[in-house]
Amino acid sequence: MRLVLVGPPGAGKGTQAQVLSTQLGVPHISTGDLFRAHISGQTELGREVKKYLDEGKLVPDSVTIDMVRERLAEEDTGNGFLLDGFPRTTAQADVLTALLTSTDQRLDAVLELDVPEDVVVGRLLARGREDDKEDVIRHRQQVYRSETAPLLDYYRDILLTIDAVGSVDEITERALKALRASE
Ligand code: B4P
Repeated sequence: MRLVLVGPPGAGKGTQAQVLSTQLGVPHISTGDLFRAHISGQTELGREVKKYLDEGKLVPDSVTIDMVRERLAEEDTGNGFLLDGFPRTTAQADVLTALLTSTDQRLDAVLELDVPEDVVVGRLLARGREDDKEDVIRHRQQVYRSETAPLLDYYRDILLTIDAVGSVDEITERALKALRASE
């Protein structure tokens, strides 16, 4: 299973990805988590990307794409993967398509978590991570609308949209149902 999770910041991509990756038996690859690990490890890449995360801006594609390319080359992706937070731009999606095509692979599905903006803003304010300040959250939502939402059309042939308002368990159930129905 090669799956991408997409949805606005705070939609619960990271939350669902953790559960779904276990259920599906594929590694969870989160670009946000990879960046935060670099920041806390004080690597050169971490120093380079910190300002983008702090301001709610997308990290430049060149940096993000190299990091994901390396991660996808690791052995544990042989049976598939669950990408959380990548791609976030059509340029990133083009690279992913090329990367998969070059090894005779393709994505099975893109799962969209559909949540209204007022709900996600409330969730993020309640979480209070370093980039969960109201002005940064608003900026991240704006970036989602302009940079990431076009992916919904890009992936229209394999897009599965689920209502992601409800309990974590209810949303996992909806996701698994949608994935089963698409097989
Ligand atoms: P991410 O780490 O991907 O974070 P996110 O989109 O804000 O959150 P997510 O949707 O995963 O929400 P979560 O499950 O955590 O990105 C952070 C930054 O990294 C970006 O702003 C950007 O700078 C950079 N970045 C990442 N990928 C990039 C890329 N490809 N290109 C360039 N830059 C990139 O849930 C949020 C909260 O909601 C949690 O507190 C959770 O407990 C709660 N929650 C989840 N499900 C819930 C539910 N059903 N009900 C109530 N609360 C729920």
